[in-house]
Amino acid sequence: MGQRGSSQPEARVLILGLDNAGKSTILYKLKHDKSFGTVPTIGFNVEMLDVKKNKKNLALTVWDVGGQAEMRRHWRSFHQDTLAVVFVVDSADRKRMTEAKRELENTLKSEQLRGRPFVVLANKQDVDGAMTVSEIRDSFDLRRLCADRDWFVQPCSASTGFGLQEALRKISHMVKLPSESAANVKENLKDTMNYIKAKSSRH
Ligand code: G3D
Ligand code: MG
Repeated sequence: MGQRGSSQPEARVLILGLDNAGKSTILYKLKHDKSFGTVPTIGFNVEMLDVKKNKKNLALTVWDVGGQAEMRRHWRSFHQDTLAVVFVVDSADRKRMTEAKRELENTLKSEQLRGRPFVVLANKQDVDGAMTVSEIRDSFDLRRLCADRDWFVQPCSASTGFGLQEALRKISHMVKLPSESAANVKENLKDTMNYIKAKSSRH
């Protein structure tokens, strides 16, 4: 979390998922509305995406961390200060669903990510035989695993761009900024004060 130039707030979003799921293609499609040839990500890519939240500008700093097995143990170091997690799945790669589920479960166990919104992007929907949203939701057992947070599964294709803007809009909506929490605390405090005042005036 930080401030960019003016008073525009920023929120960190982490894109995770197995290698070849389409994470980097999604990030560049969202940033430039173009498909670039991607190479396997060594380390990470980061881009700033400007979105609207409650009619105000918000900058999402989106981190795409390499998904290859040796990079996955570093995912944890990116958890701190992350306000939403996007988990990308290659919906057409049924053979790797168990592996994807294992990584998804590990991510959901993170203390630092507790309660953070969790979005599964069911990518590569343009490929014949791709798993549907409900198949992915059920095979990952998301209703149970995400019972303590906001979540949704978004069908998309990074190749065509289908579903990506919709996902971004929903993510911006779900992210809870620390300033909003501060506002909530203030509201709660006001309510408590009013309650105490009302009670004491009755005596
Ligand atoms: P990663 O960053 O998760 O490792 P990449 O994945 O973004 O590098 O994408 C891996 C491969 O999947 C790329 O193909 C990319 O073009 C392809 N891909 C990404 N999204 C889609 C999609 O929605 N539909 C289809 N059909 N392909 C997609 P290459 O051939 O360059 O390895
Ligand atoms: Mg990549």
